[in-house]
Amino acid sequence: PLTHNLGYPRIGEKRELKKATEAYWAGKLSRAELEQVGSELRRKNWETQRAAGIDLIPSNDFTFYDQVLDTSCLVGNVPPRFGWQGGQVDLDTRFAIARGVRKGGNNNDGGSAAAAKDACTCSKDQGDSADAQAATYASEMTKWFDTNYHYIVPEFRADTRFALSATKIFDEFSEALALGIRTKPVILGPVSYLKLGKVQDSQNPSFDRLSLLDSLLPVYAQILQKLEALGAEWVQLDEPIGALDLDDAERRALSTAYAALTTAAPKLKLLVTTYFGALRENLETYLALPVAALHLDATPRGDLKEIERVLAELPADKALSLGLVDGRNIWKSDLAALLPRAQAAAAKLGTGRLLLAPSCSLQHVPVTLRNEQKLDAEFKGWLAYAEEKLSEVATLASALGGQADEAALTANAAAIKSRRESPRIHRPEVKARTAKVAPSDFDRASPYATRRLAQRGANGPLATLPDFPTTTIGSFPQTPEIRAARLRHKRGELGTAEYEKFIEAETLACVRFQEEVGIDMLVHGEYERNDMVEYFGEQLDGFAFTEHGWVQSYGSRYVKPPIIFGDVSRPAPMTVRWSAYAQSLTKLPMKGMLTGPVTVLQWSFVRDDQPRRDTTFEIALALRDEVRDLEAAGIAAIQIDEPAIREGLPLRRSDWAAYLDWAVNAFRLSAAGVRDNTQIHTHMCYSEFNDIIDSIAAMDADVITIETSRSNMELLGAFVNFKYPNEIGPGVYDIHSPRVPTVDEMVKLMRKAAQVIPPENLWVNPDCGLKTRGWAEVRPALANMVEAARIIRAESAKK
Ligand code: THG
Ligand code: ZN
Repeated sequence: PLTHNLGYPRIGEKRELKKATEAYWAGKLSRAELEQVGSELRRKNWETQRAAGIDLIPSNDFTFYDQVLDTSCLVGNVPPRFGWQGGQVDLDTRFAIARGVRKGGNNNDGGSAAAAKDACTCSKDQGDSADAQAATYASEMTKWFDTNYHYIVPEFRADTRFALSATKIFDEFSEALALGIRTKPVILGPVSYLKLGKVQDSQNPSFDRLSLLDSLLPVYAQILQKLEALGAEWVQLDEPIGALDLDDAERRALSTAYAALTTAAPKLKLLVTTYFGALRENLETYLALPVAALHLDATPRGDLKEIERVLAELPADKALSLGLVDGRNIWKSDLAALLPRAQAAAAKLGTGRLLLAPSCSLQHVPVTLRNEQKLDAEFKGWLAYAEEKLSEVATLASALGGQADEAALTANAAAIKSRRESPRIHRPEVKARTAKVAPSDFDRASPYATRRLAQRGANGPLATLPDFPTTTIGSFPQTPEIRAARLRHKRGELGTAEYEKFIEAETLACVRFQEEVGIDMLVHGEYERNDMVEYFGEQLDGFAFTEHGWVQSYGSRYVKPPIIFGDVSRPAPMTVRWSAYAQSLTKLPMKGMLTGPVTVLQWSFVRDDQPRRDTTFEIALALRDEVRDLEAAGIAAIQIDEPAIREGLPLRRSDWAAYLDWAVNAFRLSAAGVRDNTQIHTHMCYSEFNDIIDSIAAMDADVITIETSRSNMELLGAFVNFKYPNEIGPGVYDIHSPRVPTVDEMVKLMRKAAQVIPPENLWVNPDCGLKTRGWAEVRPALANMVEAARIIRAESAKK
């Protein structure tokens, strides 16, 4: 069979792309120098894939920012506010769409220190763009399916017209051909392109963007014809929306589109891909597309039964590409398990009609294991990054072709066996504990009304809290000095005692500031933490960290997710030292700060040898112990952040309930071990909770803080029909903007909130953590917030 690849990571094995792009934004690299870095990365990637034994190597998978944005530029869909006049969309226009344009048109802000400062953990702002000062605001970004990658959302209007407006896809094909590689160009398919965008048209808000297909198809036809003329044999069209709930019109659009495109370029072999899940009710549509080949996700994310059906029903004129090697995680494939499945497919179709590939683009995994020097040999033996995954595909193909690489297969089997049996992974005491979880472990001792009295009643530890108590979400500005100290400590240049003294001093200053400004419930500032997941992972058993395991999150921002490889447990308290220290400095209540089990799971690479639910429950039990230790140390309020609980929603609606059930239970398991008089908080950064509001209420936190300020509290619409039972802090100002909010605007927002939420249940807080902001904004903003709370308190007392 032929081997192919859907896409290779473009970031470079040492994050070359980030460094070059940010240097270009900072004015330190010329356009030509940036282009040169891009060209080098592409050459290296193509040659790596050729060396790995891949027959059809992708091109146009490279991008300086995002492949969906590139598609918009390819078809000339630039939102009107960017003033593009037609012709070629140049690189700076691309960056402007992604990042917005500052007043004066100068976006030179991209050094890495500035990048870290601007980035928000919840990735709600594009860091360098979502700025009140922006003259032209950036296009929105959103998560690419259920991955941790974010794409730039295409904007459509009733008057959107398309025209071929970029040569990138052609240039890169020719560039590879000159290196002796006839690549398979990759484009986002026209129907997915329309479906994944949104209508942004105030005059026609309910415009049907699918109606743009007729004007879009001629441009796609032109692209295919041009590629054909340049010598392309295969073209990959990604239509991953097959994994989503589609309606009949969307399915018809797929049929229409591919009938037209096949007619337009009859000699090209079109390969339509879908991935991240099974096709289910979309299966017949995809099977009937008049194209040369269909690619399916053949990992357990797909549906192995569905693959069998495809093997039986695939029309004789079509080839099948099986995505057997998981393109989304870092685990080595079990080739002995995959080979029989590939053989069964070959027996049914013949090797001439079979292609083998990773399940999806490898942009979701790190580049190469080669540079990982610090992982022990056994552990490293369990892993495969992009480069290694391609070798797995090649090994499967050669075995199928009768030329099995016995050494590779034997080594693979040994690694799989070592992982399956390793005592580092399988810890009987952890399994025994999860098996013993009882239904009552998910429930607080008493219902909310009783807890409220125990917490805020006359004898409660929080009795002194006023109405409309003020608090913050947890983190305070991470200054360059703090980052530098942490880095020096990590490198061994700053001793632990000195480092801790430094962090203590920062914490003390933060506590004094909050007291002086008049906050009612304090936080310690989280100066000891880096990434909110990494900080906990480093202290839990069952987690590993890599040196080079970077994946692109959006644009030039990358994450290095921890690897959850084994049964999770907590060898020692993680945060008690800092929370107890901070509490010792003040008589005011100090809130403990933890990252919730679902968020830890979502932002890590997860083991594939047990259900995600089981792993989440192990994390929840470790957190439960931490919560109880905080309580025992005298911490009366503990916040367990779950910013990622919504991100975990399955792609299909019908799968939501099952997920929400265990996700909510994992949170409850982490929180429910405390006494009635300990107050549990949670925080969520996103705003669309209308459709999961029941589940959020079911988490049964005593207090929830959420984002609402940017929508002017309109989100609270959800609370008109749904009476949220517990306390709630609807964020009164947007921390993603450097603008200092006025007292008046926050008072107005609180009045609005008080119309739909009982005033006695309201808290006053910003909408997210403050770590990405500077003190110059935080000081006056919180002073104004406290003043706003006083005013609203006085108003409410008069009533
Ligand atoms: N932690 C982890 N995963 C996450 C987030 C997180 N996934 C989702 C969301 N948050 C993604 N948001 C961001 C926000 C900022 C950055 C990356 C993803 C970022 N990264 C630095 C960069 O690329 O310069 C990396 C700096 C570093 O760690 O050295 O700015 O919060 N695990
Ligand atoms: Zn947040």
